[in-house]
Amino acid sequence: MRLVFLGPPGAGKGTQARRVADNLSIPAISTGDIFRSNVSAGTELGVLAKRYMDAGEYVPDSVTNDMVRARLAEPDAERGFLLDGYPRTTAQVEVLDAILATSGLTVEAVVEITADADEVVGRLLKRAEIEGRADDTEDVIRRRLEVYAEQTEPLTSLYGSRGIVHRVDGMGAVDDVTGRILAALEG
Ligand code: B4P
Repeated sequence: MRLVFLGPPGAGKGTQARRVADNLSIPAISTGDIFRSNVSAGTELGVLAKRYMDAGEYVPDSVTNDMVRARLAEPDAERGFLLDGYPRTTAQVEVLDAILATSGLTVEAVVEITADADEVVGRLLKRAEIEGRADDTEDVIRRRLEVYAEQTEPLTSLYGSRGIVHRVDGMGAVDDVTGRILAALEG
């Protein structure tokens, strides 16, 4: 199965991606996690990505696309994958389509996780207390929500026109949301 998870910051993409990918026995590939491990390791990519992430902006497409192309070429992605947080721009959609087309493949399903703005801000501020992520301050969270609305929300109608989007309510308990996603995918 080749899946994409969309949703505003704090909707639960990363949380749900790990659970759903385990359930389907496919790798969960999070561009945010890959950037963060590069930041921790102090790589050239990490130094560049940190500038954008700390401001709540997207890392440039050229960098992100090359990183995903390399990750999807790894053997564990052959049986399928769950992309968490990629694509996030229409240009990234085009690149992902082109990467898959070289093997005659397409994205099979897109899960859009929705949540109220107040709820996501609350969740991310709570995470800030626990993990201390530099992009989980109130100002940066508000900017991330704006960037999502401007650059990523249009992807729901783009994928919607292909008839592959499942819109899932991300409010409530984590287990309940996982159940909703799996039910939507089975349906
Ligand atoms: P991400 O790492 O994808 O960060 P995110 O959007 O905040 O989502 P995340 O998965 O971490 O959080 P979740 O909603 O699961 O991206 C970070 C940055 O990386 C971006 O801003 C950008 O700069 C860069 N980036 C990543 N991908 C890119 C791309 N393709 N192009 C360009 N730049 C890119 O969870 C949030 C919190 O809510 C957690 O603490 C969780 O425990 C909690 N939570 C989840 N579900 C809950 C529930 N049901 N109830 C209560 N709490 C819940």
